Amino acid sequence: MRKYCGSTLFVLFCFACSVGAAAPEEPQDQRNQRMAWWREARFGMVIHWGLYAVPAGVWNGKRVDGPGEWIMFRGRIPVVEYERLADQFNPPQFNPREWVSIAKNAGMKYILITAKHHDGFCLFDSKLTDFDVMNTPFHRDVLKELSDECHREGIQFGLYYSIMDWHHPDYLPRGKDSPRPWDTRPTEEADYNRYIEYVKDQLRELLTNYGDIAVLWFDGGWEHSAEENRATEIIHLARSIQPNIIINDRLGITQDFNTPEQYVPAKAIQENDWETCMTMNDTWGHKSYDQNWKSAENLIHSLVGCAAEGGNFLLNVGPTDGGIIPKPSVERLEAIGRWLKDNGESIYASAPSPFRELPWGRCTRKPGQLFLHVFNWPEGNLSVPGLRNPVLKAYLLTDSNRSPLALRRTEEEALVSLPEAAPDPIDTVIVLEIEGEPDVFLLPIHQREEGSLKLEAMDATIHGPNARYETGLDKGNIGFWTSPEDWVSWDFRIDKPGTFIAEITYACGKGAGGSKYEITVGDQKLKDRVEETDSWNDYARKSLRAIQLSTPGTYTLSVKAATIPSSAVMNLKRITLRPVDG
Ligand code: H79
Repeated sequence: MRKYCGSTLFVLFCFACSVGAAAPEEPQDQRNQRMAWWREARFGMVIHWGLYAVPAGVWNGKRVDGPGEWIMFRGRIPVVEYERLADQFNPPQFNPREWVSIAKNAGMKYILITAKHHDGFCLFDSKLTDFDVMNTPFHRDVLKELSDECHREGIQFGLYYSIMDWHHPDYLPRGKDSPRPWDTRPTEEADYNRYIEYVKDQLRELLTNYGDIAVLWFDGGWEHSAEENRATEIIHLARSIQPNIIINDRLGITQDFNTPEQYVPAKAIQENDWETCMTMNDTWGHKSYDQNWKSAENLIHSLVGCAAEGGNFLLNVGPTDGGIIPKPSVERLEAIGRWLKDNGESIYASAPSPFRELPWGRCTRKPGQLFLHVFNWPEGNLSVPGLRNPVLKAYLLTDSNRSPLALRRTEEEALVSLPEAAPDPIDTVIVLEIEGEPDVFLLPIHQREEGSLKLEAMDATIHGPNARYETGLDKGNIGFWTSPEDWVSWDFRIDKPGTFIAEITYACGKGAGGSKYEITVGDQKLKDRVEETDSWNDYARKSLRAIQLSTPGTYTLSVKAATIPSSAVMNLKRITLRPVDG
């Protein structure tokens, strides 16, 4: 059994890597057909609703830190006490028509709901437990009503299901030396295999009684190995009942899509489909006092960011114990919906950006079209760097007359002449009609306006057997740097020569410090020793000596390790070259 290791390692286990067996053998075209609606959808809703909506972040008059749906854990609430919340679950304003219409107006194409979260409470009529919605004063099968409404309205319906279950007597671990030492229910009689049977029986109920289930979104599988969770067996069962179902990766084995949580990957996860899940404030389950709302602009940029990297965006709502989606959530969803109504063509069924990075925003595409999402409106011309294709026409997506914007091009860029003010300050979309498949050359990294150079992990050329680029929450670094044959380099261009201070940003876990490394540019060398930071995700910035880059031109900077006394050299995030004045 995997031991609980605190949040840092937890993140590593749960999100950074999905290990184990690959997705089942399936002909590629069948998989493409099965995934087609999901890839086109780009935008969905997840609903976190359960008993935790009743305390809404407050227990015995005190605010409990952490996400609202974790209150049982963070508040160390005994099972018998938490169970009593069921007597208070009676949402007078529950109205699935309202929820579905909110999602639809936001431009969302699918809805998932927590059939069971970590607290073990079932929002559906389960014959296998009394800890379900039928044993509350409400006594209505929420899943039935919501799934019926979704199916009526042409919205794909899916389920969130937590393997971790703080309530079920057979779920382990608990007690001493577990993540829940305060849960002192005896464990002698508990049987994890019997718990997995319960999971399977519940999935049989869920996948049989609610019509088409489009998505199965597992969570909380990280306290056990995929073997202990009998992941292959569970997945086989699900697919045998619902052959078209789309399943995520959180049973610990790679499936149809990966699930970055609370961030948009800077660089596409190319090996698999993926979906970023995100909250609008800092909680999934409703918290009465969490007012830390992201702006509609920020959320639209995340949606576009996902589409531009080829992923979906799953945005959360946490209805109150009355059954209401909080007003700030509705307002944001309305704003996203308005934007999508005008610009949806650039999002739904779009393909990812052919560019590495665009200084002004993002790009999505369709055959013959590039959609330039301008977040930061430049003065005069918009530069589309590195585009080789002939450009036939440019116009604003919202302009029904498609009046052409003036175009110019050089060998290195296409230039679109822009109106003075951004028609949509959040994201104005410009359509570029191009000839042929997008053909883009990546320009060498060059100096920013103030003369500095940022050599980011994501732009590095990685050499050697082990080192690789890692994406993830708090990540975006070169990791697994475990061999002296691993090294990295960047090519860049200097237009404004001079003296530069080199700065390195890295993390290095406890006990792994001490590697000696060398930065080389031309015939100049900087030598240094890696110092530990608090963890492999805790980045520190360190200034090194100055280097001279005295003539304009192209340079290569490389980083090599001379000694690796422990497991790995460092998690390298970036090297900055900062010009020294005068
Ligand atoms: O359902 C939502 C979350 O409840 C669930 N996944 C999303 C979709 C989730 N479970 N765990 N996590 C997300 C990340 C957990 C972080 C943890 Fe913690 C850090 C667990 C313990 C320390 C956050 C802080 C939760 C409790 C304290």
